[in-house]
Amino acid sequence: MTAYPPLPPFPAGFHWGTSTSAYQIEGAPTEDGKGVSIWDTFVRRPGVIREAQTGDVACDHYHRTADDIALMSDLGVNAYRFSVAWTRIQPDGTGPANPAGLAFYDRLVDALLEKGITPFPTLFHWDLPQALEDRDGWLARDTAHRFADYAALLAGRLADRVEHWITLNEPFIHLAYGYAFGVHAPGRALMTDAIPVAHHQLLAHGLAVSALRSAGAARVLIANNLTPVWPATDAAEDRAAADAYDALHNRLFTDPILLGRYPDLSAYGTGPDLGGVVRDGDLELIAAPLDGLGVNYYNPTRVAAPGPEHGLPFQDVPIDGVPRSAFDWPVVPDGLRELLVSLADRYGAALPPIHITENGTSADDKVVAGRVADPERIAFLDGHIRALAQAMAAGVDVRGYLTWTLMDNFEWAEGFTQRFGLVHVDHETQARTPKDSYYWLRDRIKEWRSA
Ligand code: IFM
Repeated sequence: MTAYPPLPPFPAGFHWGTSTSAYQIEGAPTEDGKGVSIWDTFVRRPGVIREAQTGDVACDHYHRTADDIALMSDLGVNAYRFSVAWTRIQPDGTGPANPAGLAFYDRLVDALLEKGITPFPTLFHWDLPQALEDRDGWLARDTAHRFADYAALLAGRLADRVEHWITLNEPFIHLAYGYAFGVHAPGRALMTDAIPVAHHQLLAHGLAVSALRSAGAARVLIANNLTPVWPATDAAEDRAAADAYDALHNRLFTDPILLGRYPDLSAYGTGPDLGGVVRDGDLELIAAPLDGLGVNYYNPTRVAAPGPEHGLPFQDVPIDGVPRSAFDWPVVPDGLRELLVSLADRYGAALPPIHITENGTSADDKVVAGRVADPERIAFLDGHIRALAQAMAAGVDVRGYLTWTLMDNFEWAEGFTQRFGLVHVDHETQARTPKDSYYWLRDRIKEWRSA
């Protein structure tokens, strides 16, 4: 196995952890009063998920929680980010809490704390109650208010023990894949007409910050998927395309939160009222002070000016000459350093401390004689953690690194075909086999935590 030179020690109290999400691991879609989410519905549409797979069983985590916490404890992590299935708490997205749903997360939190693992619940990781989608989902302003009610119910039960809360996961990806292109639930292909979804998710975030704080939540974050954007060439048209993509992917969900204003979206035919949905006072709510920014980083994006056939002001172009994951995503560890340093430059004093809330890679992992050799994942983690250390040395305040993901799970439209886990899961038998990367990270965390 490759020997990696030691890294500088990380600060005391730094969070080392793993991230997961409810629909991707839990299974048990109707148990204990759970309602139907948009993913329960979407996966049943013919042709949308690889091999017609569903998350009905996923990793059966709902029934194997203790085993999965034991895996984390043996890994030595001190943080775990999971998401709460809104439909376990409010089966139809409104009304009183379902006691059995609350009890599941209550037990999870207690079991984590008992092992010294800090819980980082995310309130929304894309699994909207179907009943709210039937009322127009995130195109409806009312959904933001329903989200704040749900946040209050959950925090009312857990904020006495849970310090860190994450409102939304990757609102950009939910907007783009779920509402603009229709490849994720709820499967709407509205292209730029989907933009009001951005404002309603952000309003939900702002309302939830206030609801969470009123219920006693100490620290509130949001987890944004962010990417360095590289113009294909130095030509003015390619730089304009890169600016347009940066505005949509990065700034649309970060500027309003940290700066209280939307970026220029005129390249998308949209003014600062985002299609007429921004009302007086909304931006003040959205910009409520935050305790941290969650950063999900996978790869940079290279874009060029669009051809005449493109309906958007940019087109993706490949990043050549770098390794690629099984998903065919370019692997560029230094992109993490670049991203973090550029966030600090862009937002200055407005940037709160950062947690890396996702970072990981998919590989074609197989169990051979009880072992899973995944050198690409080890190289990926090592490279990215080194890039993180460089950004910190350059002055960026980063408080944690939570890798995606604990175990191989349901990768949305790709079904079970993309394996991102530190732990291999046999989706027929549910057998869990820690991969080489799990043992590598365990040893590194041991070094770093005791340094
Ligand atoms: O699996 C997803 C996760 O749900 C959100 N961030 C990216 C991961 C890998 O695609």
